[in-house]
Order: sequence, then C-alpha cells, then structure tokens
Amino acid sequence: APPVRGSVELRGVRFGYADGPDVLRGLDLVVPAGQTHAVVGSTGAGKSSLLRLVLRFSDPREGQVLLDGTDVRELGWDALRGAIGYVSQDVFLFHGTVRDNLAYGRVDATDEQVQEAARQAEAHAFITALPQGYDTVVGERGQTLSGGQRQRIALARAILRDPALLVLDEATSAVDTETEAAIQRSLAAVTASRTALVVAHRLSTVRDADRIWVLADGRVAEAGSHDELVEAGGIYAGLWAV
Ligand code: DCP
Repeated sequence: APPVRGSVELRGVRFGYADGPDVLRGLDLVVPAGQTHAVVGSTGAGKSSLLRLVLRFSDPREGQVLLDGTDVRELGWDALRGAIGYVSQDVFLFHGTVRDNLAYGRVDATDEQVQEAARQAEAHAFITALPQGYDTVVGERGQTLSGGQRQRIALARAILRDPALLVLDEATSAVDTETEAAIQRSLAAVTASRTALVVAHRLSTVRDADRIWVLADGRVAEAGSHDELVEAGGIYAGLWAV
C-alpha cells in the first residue's frame, strides 16, 4: 500500500482579515499523516480561519502552512485541490440527481463505486428510501435533505475522490442520536485510511480524535487527548462541561 500522506503543519502562523486585527497570533500545530485531529474552541476563537489557511482560501501574514512538508504557497492549485477533500458546514448540493451529486469531482466513477462510497458513508439506506433512489433530483427545487443527510453525501463524495487530507467543518445543527451515530460511523470510514483535520462541534467526534487542539484568542491554549484535557480541568473541560 502507498504511504499515508496529508500531514499538516502550521509554523508561527499570524493571520487577520483585510486590514483588521490579528485573528490568529502565532499558531503552531502538527497533524501527522494518518491521524485525525480535532480543533475546538468558543465562537470567534479562530477555528474557521485556521481551516481557511490550510485550504489556501487565505494566506498568513506571517509563518507557514505546510502540506506533506511543502509550503502550500508552493503547491500548484491542482495539487492542493487534489490532495484535500473539504467538507464545509454548508454542504453544496446542485440541482441534479443524488448520483451526480455524489460523483461531483469524480465523473468517471462507476455506479458500483458510487454506491460503495455511499455505503461506507452511511448514506446508502436513506438514498434508497428516496422516491427515485439514486436518481432522485436534489438541490435547488429538488428533494430536500436534512443537514445530517447532506453531510453524509459530502463524506461519500470525499471517499470517492480519495484525498490524502480531509478537512471537515462539522455542522453545528442538532441531529437525533441515530443520525449522530450514523454520521460518526461515516466519519470513521472516511478518516480510517487518511489524515483528517476537523473543526468539531460534536463531543463524539473529539472523543475519537488522536489529538485535540483547543483554540482561544487565536492561540493554542491546550492540546491533548480527551482524557488528558478533562483531567487538566481547563477550557476544554469547561466547553463540554465534563
Ligand atoms: N472574522 C473576520 N472576518 C471574517 C471572518 C472572521 O473579521 N471574514 C473574525 C471574527 C472573529 C475572528 O475573525 O473575531 C475568528 O473567526 P473564526 O470564524 O475563525 O472563528 P471560529 O471559527 O472559531 O468561530 P465560530 O465557531 O463562530 O465559527
């Protein structure tokens, strides 16, 4: 098997928007290839800003963002987009069939590959329960899907594209416990063989992470495993009231 890739490193990253103040003030963070790391913190702590830098939607004022040891500013756009699967909070579904939405970015995929990805992402069952199954038209003016269903479609999309790194901005919307468990299994399938950086809003996601980074005021305030951070009794323990 090829080596697992997708390691991420931020070195002394300072960042702010336009001519506004610094939002990130000297961030150092490493996600080794193959691991799943969670980023948590209260609103405005800089979690989304961190993801923007990894995706190169923005560049830092100072410091470096590295993907597999290369500064993302030196990677071509095709290499960067090919290496990273991005699942945003607001999953983009276009007006088309479920199948076409799943194969977005992988138009060459066979029906078997599409369905296998959907199975892994825990999306197959709800898709087959739709009026026309995989041929059901969704998106604008199509069948409406719940937030949890949309996120699982996006995870299946990521499985099909097989990126080295998954960058996930977890949805904040509340879901029932059954959906939560399905999303959890889906996430486990996507992260099993690759690197993942997740802005986590669910306790179940952070519990499963190899390492948790707690951002506060644009800095890493705490880092460690769930048990270590609960034991420390700091910001993390307060966030989840555990
Ligand atoms: N900010 C800004 N302009 C933007 C986006 C954000 O000035 N286009 C500011 C608002 C916050 C800070 O940057 O003070 C950090 O914002 P983030 O969105 O990075 O913070 P979080 O992702 O942690 O917050 P949330 O959990 O609310 O998404």
